[in-house]
Order: sequence, then structure tokens, then C-alpha cells
Amino acid sequence: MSAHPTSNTQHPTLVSGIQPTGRLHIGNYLGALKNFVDLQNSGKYECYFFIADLHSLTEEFDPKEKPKQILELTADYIALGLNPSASLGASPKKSTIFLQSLIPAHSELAWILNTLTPMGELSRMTQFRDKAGILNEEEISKPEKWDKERELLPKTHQVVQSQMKAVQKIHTYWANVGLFDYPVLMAADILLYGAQFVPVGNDQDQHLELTRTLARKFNAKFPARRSPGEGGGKTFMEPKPLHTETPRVMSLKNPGNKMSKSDPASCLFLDDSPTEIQAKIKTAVTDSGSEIKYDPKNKAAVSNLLKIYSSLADKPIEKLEKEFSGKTYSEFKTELAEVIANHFADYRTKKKTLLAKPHTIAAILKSGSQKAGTKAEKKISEVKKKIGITI
Ligand code: AQP
Repeated sequence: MSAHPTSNTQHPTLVSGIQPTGRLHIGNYLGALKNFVDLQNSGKYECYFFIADLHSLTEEFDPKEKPKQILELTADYIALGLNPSASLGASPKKSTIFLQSLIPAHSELAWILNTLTPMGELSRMTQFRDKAGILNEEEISKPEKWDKERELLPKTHQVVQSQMKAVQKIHTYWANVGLFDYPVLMAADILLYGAQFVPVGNDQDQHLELTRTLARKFNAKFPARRSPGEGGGKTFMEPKPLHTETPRVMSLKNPGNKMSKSDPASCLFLDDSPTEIQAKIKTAVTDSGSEIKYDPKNKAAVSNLLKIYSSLADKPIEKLEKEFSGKTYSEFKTELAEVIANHFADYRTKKKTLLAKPHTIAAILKSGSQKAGTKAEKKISEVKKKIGITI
């Protein structure tokens, strides 16, 4: 990728964020956060990691809980190895950690990008459809996809199918606009910082593709600056995703679905106690047969567990297959639970210590937001000039 015409950093920039919506799970960690830390520590990037509080408003929330969730996620970032410039100024390997809502440019750019985004593009986004409970035509015709609704509407297949379409319309009607517009705000989060790379799980690829489309659209539509002599050039870079070896950790109960906090029983939270981890792993589904073998197509559940083991223990899957050859699922699960509990032991202690000083965490966020805000301000001013709304 060519260098950004107005970029003055030597290192490529990367940006990513997580919503403060509760506890982090191992999918968030292996799909995104572990990568945040590794990329920071590589020293090859200028890193911006934010707390996506505006995004988190798209789901049901309690305003009294929100400040706690923001501080907790910031503590998570630091306890897992992100190194905020505010407290450790001299370190070369550090990240800017900031709070999205402290930087108005995110919302301003999202609004401007909204005017370039067709509603049709947003309505086909998988995350929106999943969260709003909207099925596509093909899914509506598969009765197993809407068992719940079928229970409510015990009619013949065809009648129910037409009623399902009505139910879908109701879901669309009530879905909040923020959920619909989520990908545009995400595009603004990324484009503001001239990010070349975005470390995320692969559930975000569709949103990132939209970001690239919007960058291209804006660059093509507004090629030159408004005042003569200010030069032209591209405003936005087209970012690429950076995935880990585990871009999609699957649910413990249903390995066909991604692990997600909406289904807590199928989710391993990073601050689960060793006893909770043992219990969840013990009841995780396994596949038919007894072999501990990586075969995502035919043995999705065990393959998911092997991936988790391999990523946390930093051991190749083939080595694990050999180690567990001839052993039972139960033996494998006991060891896996131990690996998980040990991996996050240090994190659990650090997080507790950090949360005992909420003012320090808030100061880190404010200081990071000031730094990020300066960069974002520059970009939004450039955007406003390009579209002609400066006087
Ligand atoms: N299962 C997963 N596997 C790999 N990566 C994942 N991510 C989320 N789930 C998985 C990645 O985590 C980062 C933070 O995502 P987020 O803030 O959007 O968190 P989320 O999507 O709210 O987490 P959930 O559990 O997926 O929420 P619900 O239940 O609401 O759907 C992103 O980089 C994401 O890719």
C-alpha cells in the first residue's frame, strides 16, 4: 500500500476498538485483543485503541452501569498488555488508548459519511440483520431458522411463512437507527486516523469493506481542497483488516455460531474463575467419535477447542493432536481448562489492582483522548474544507 500523501509518521497507523458492554470473552481476546498487544509490541505501528462507547449505545444499557463498563474495559486493555502513553511516557512500545465519545470528530465524520452511504448497503450488513433479528428470504423458507416464532404461530408451513415476513417487518421497524448506522460510525473511527490496518475478528470484515468503499467514494467525489493553492490529493486511506490465527472463535454450546456475549453460557469470559472455566469446558459440546483431531468440517466442536488451546499455549495443533492421541475428551478438557485458567491468572490480578484506582484509569483515557483528538481534529478540518463547509 502506498504511503498516505499527508501522513507524517514513519510507521503505519492501526486503529481498533471494542464496545464497553460487559465482560470480555475469549473470542474478543483471540480475535482482536491479543493481536492489539502483539502489534503494539512489534514496535512497527502507531497504535490507537479506543473504547467504543458510542457504538455500545446501540444495545440496551443502564446509564448507571456505563461508566463502570468504560473503566473496566480500559483496565482490561492495560491488564492484557496495552501500554498507555500517559502513564509510561518514555516507553517506545506504547499505544494511545482513548474514549470515542470524547472526540466529537467521530460523530461529525459519521454524519458526513452517512450522506454518501446507500441505505441498501447498510440493510444487507450481517451484524445488523443478526442483531435486529432479521432473516433473509432463503432463511425464512427454512423452518428450523425460526423455531421460536413457529412456536408462537402454530399454523401450516405456508401461512406461517407469510406471517414470518410480517414479523420481519416488525423487527426492521423497531431496530434502532444506531444499530443500522453502526458501520458508518465504524468507518469514521478508522478513516479519521488514516489507519492502514485494523486488527479485528472476521465478523467485522463486511464493515471494513464498507469503510474502504466510503473512502474511495469520498476521495473520488471530493478530490481537491476548496481554496486554491492548498493542493488536492486523497483524504482517506483504504484500510485492511489484520486477523489472528483465530479470527472466529466459536460458541462452546453451538460450534456453528460465533462465541458471543449474548449467549453467556456458551462463552468463556476472561475473568471467569478457574472453577467457572472448568465447569464451562466440561459442559462444552463435543463431536461424535472420540478422537482429538483438528477437522473443522466434521469435528467442529473439538476443532474449536483445539484452536483455543493452541493459541493460548502457543503450541501447534499437530503437536496437540499427538499429545492427546489415545486420550479421552474428558482428559483433554481438564487440561484445556487449566491452560485457560493459568493464561488469565496474571490478568485477573492486574485488573483488580487497576480497578482499585479508577481515577488513574480515567486520567489515562483523558490524556489518550487529547492526543487522539488532535489527530482527529486535523482530519475533520481537512474533510470540512474539502466538502466546502468552512467559511
Ligand atoms: N467469537 C469471536 N471470535 C473472534 N473475534 C471476535 N470478536 C467478537 N467476537 C469474536 C471481535 O472482538 C472485537 C470486539 O468486538 P465488539 O466490541 O463488537 O464486541 P461484540 O461484537 O459486542 O462481542 P460479541 O460477543 O460478538 O457481542 P454480541 O453478543 O452483541 O454479538 C471485534 O474485533 C470482533 O471482531
